[in-house]
Amino acid sequence: MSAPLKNERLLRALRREPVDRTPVWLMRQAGRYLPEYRETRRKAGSFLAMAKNPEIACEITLQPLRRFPLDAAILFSDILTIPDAMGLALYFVEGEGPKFRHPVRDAAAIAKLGVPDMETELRYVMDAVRTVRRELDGNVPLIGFSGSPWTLACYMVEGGGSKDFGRIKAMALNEPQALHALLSVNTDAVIAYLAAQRAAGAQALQVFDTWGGVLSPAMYREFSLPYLTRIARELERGDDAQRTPLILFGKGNAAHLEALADSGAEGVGVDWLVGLEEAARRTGGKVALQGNLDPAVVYGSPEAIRREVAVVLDAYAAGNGGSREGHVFNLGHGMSPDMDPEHVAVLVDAVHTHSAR
Ligand code: 1CP
Repeated sequence: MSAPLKNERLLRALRREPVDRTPVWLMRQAGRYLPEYRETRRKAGSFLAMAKNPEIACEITLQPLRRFPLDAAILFSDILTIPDAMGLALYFVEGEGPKFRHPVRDAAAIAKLGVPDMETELRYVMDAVRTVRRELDGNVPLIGFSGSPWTLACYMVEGGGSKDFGRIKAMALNEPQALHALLSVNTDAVIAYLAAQRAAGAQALQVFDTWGGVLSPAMYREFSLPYLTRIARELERGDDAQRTPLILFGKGNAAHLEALADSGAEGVGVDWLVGLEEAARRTGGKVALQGNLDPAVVYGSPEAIRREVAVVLDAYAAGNGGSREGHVFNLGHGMSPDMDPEHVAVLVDAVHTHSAR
């Protein structure tokens, strides 16, 4: 039993149906740029303590929605929950980002990995989804998410963030069968994870392929695209008007827009290095497009933000036969901790004002 949805802009846009205004949400909208987030984190102690507590995860998910009239909530969690539950043991070093105590570096370690149980090992994520759905009370839809098989593999093999992805690329070159085995188990886990979030109440789903763009086009077609396509084809998400839409976001995915439009996903998220006019033309109405304001525009003046938002909205329409249908406004990547919440308010207002039909 849950409340009927009061704001359907996101779901309608992902079905490429008409909307009164272009929907907007922002990657990493819940996070360190908000003083209330920093206050919650100070009390909770650590990122993981917050993410593993459904009440706190719910509170942080809702924080940006109290300030801005965003058209969707995204669950406060992380992509690294899956490898953590696989036994790699996630931890954070202040100022250095996520790390794993047990990275997987060879075929023997990969062979031991299995798909975690979603309602035991990842129960805290599903409980957070259920809690947020209850507290949202139908005001806006909730987006659930996962990392892509390739992006998860990057952290699992490197043992944390990386500048050159030397270890995983060496594995791709020297032991491609081992890497395919890792990508395969990751894909099974991502499908089970997204299905469980949907069952718990997520109304749209996004896959973050943050590091797909570090691959050459040929390597992307071997190590990322087939697994994204398998998720889009195999993830059960209902029929027609009731279908739970899937968005494939990728940083640096501009070379692959046609293939992503044919993947079976409902939406494709793009960064700011490709114009939305070109992206809309090349995807030809097969999918909705999400993006793609350069996040650094948030550092600009209110006037500059309004101008650049209009450029993105109008570029999409220009490539989509003059229509704004099928566009979800977002940044081309996530918010940064030093961004000004006042500027975010201007951005959200600019999207709604400029796109009003
Ligand atoms: O307070 C803190 O220090 C924690 C910082 C933080 C936050 C706020 C991390 C650690 N994760 C998150 C939340 C998060 N991560 C969300 C929440 C929902 C939202 O508001 O968008 C989401 C969707 C993610 C997804 C995520 N985690 C991605 C994919 C998206 C992206 O930004 O590219 C990646 C690559 C991660 C790994 C990760 N977790 C945290 C950090 C700082 C990082 C990036 C590390 C790196 O750059 O390699």
